[in-house]
Amino acid sequence: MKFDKELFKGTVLNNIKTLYRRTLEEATEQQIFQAVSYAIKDVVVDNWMATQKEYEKKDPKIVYYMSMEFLMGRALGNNLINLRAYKEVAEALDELGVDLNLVEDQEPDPALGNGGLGRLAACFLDSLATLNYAAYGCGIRYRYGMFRQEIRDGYQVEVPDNWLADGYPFELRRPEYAKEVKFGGWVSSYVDENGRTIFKQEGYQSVQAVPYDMPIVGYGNGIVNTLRIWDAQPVECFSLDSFDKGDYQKAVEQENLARNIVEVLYPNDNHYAGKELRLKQQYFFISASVQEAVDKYMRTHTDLHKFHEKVAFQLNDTHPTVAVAELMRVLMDDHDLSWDEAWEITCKTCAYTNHTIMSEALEKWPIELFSRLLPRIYQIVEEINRRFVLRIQQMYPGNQEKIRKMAIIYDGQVKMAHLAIVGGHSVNGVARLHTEILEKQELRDFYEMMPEKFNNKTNGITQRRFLLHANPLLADWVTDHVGDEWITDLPALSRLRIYADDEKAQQEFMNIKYQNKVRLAKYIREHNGIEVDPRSIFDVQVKRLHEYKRQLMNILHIMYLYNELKDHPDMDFYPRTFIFGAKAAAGYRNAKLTIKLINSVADVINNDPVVDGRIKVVFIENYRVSNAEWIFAAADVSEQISTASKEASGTGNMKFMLNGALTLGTMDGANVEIVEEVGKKNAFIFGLSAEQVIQYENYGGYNPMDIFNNDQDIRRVLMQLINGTYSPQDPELFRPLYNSLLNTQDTAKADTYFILADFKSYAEAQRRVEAAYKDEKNWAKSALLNVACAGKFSSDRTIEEYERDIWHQEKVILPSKPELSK
Ligand code: OX2
Repeated sequence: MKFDKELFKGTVLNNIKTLYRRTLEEATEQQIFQAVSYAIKDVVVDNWMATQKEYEKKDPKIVYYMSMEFLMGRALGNNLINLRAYKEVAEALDELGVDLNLVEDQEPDPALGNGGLGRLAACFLDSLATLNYAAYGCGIRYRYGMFRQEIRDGYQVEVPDNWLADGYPFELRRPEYAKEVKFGGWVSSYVDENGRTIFKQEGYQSVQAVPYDMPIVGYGNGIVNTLRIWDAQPVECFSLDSFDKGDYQKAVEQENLARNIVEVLYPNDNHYAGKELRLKQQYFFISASVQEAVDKYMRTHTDLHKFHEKVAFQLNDTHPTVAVAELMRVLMDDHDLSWDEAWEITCKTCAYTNHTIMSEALEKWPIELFSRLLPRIYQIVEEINRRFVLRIQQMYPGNQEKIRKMAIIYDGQVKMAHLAIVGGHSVNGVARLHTEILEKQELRDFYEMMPEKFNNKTNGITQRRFLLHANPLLADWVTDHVGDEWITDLPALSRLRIYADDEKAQQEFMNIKYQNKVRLAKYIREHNGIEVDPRSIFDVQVKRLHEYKRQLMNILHIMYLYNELKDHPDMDFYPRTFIFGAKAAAGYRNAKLTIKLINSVADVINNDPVVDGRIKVVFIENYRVSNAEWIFAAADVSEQISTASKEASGTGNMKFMLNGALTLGTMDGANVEIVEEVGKKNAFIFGLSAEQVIQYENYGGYNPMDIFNNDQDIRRVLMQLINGTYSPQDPELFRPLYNSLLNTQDTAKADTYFILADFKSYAEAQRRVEAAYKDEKNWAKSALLNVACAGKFSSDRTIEEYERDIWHQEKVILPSKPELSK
């Protein structure tokens, strides 16, 4: 069906009328956003119903992507892109005197995730729908998502993110699918007339889980899948006139439980805090999702033994791992299957993705907490563990060491990763290097015992959001040169290679980069009050703030460059704009102090007449999906400088590459594969290898004091952390950062992320960056080749690999052409 512009305009005006009793002229920008969104939702819902009807008819296998986090970002622009209606709608609105960009800017960023892990989940949903696979994302409808970051006096301040304040137009409440979730109490058992033991949870508290559905629009294929996020409500269990004190107490408690459980996303990335409420959140959304998956299956099937033929659960890290035990519980307690039957189905249904080897991220729940909160689930985990330990003993008779290292329950703790590995049929890492480290180091014992479960799935990103929507100038240019197949087939970008040496193409390409830099410079002027030169090199590090990601090394290097400029004011120096964006977990002291350091250094350097604008340092406040799109489009240099072996994959690295930035990075995570695709000549690689880092770690670390003593540039920079150069009012302010590098009492704890070890090599790579940028044509060529070679890093490729190796779904093609697309 063709887009009917007049009809669309009429719908928008009518929506403004019926929603707000206003005319377009009287409406606020937020009201216009709502009216436009409802007009689009109208179309989306038609496609949504058609998709679900076709799914009912064809009965395809369904993937449930279980994740505590979905970092969706704004939906309006993305939906228009995937409906292939963006330009038409922009035109229609323009005729009404409305700017689509401003309308998009009214949407809150749904930020129900921390960083890479949550954004990966969002990219996967986009690809699943685009590739015609039936899928649900299952998660939590947090009242407050990732906090909004404000910078006050250089410090991060966390402000609640009330994303639902104005009502979110793209969600749909589905009370008909509500589920009860039980916590606490005890388990009683009895033997029934058939001789079976029946288990009953008693004395529990429960909450009502109510789903909200969000449409996930596939690109140009009419498919609309569902992100199902669960809200909590108190169960109605007592009458207000009850004088029973126990009932009243319980009712109040249940109400509090319901209120608290979905209140807020824990703002920790790559870090396990062990909070009771977090475990409640995990079981809450998993129990509801698993119950609904089984109910849905049973609505159209009779034989649960074939459940895994129609259902796959993908566990996004260990956070949803109680799904293993919950599925066992539902199959046995609610559907009378035996242990062995339930176990076979469970193992064939579940699969686990590991996203990190950082030990502080490993989830290990104290038995006391776990069994008190989830008594029946704990019983089941105990039995899974008992049987697994028997298997270990059979395979390695007399080897206590193996049991100590591999048991699911050990030392008073429930180890979620072990449960996920044992209770599923697949374990995957998220980049080749990461999977190798899992197999050879972190999960070595499991790999030895069950090598057939292990596989790699290198991460990817959706080009629909991160090129087509984020960078319309480049997207159009690419389409003009090689056609638009890349939108659903990213490797088609390789056709751009023939333009790499074409001077006209190079110039056009760099001109687009320049315009995107102007767009970002304007944003920086408006938000930071800093004037940056779009002709300078835009050198960008945007990602969560974490010590292993080494933002500290970046800013220390800037301090070093500043020293050089002060010593040699007339030196040859190509102007550079260093751009940072990062949120720190609210309780992560060194991370927050690093933000303060970046801002303090920025203050000094940006205002020093000797520097004369040759270095600018900018910290972009509240880094999130919406401003990320502008930042990637404008970057020349992509800083991917984690300590080798620590960044499982990284996905920002791919977004930069796709937008023509050159990677400055270590051989870590997916950087390895990026360099493999684009060639070492078109990237700047430095630092210790993963193998070297692991060697050092296994043999007691290294001594950063040696470097401190022998290198005066480094010594000078480090002394500036504690002599008040950047904090004259409080010279001790940055002492904890200094200590993290040189903690003299305990050398094993000093510089655990090898910043000093890699510093010189990093500085040298930075010199290569400068030299390369001066050679304009060669830089243009390299940048263009980065785009041309980004084909591998589409989440479409990743999803097809999950399909081939793990999920084995069939595609569903809709019979009729979708609405609003050509
Ligand atoms: C992140 C990893 O740190 C990052 O390297 C990876 O690209 C991303 O997940 C997606 O796979 N929490 N966040 C991550 O791991 C954990 C745990």
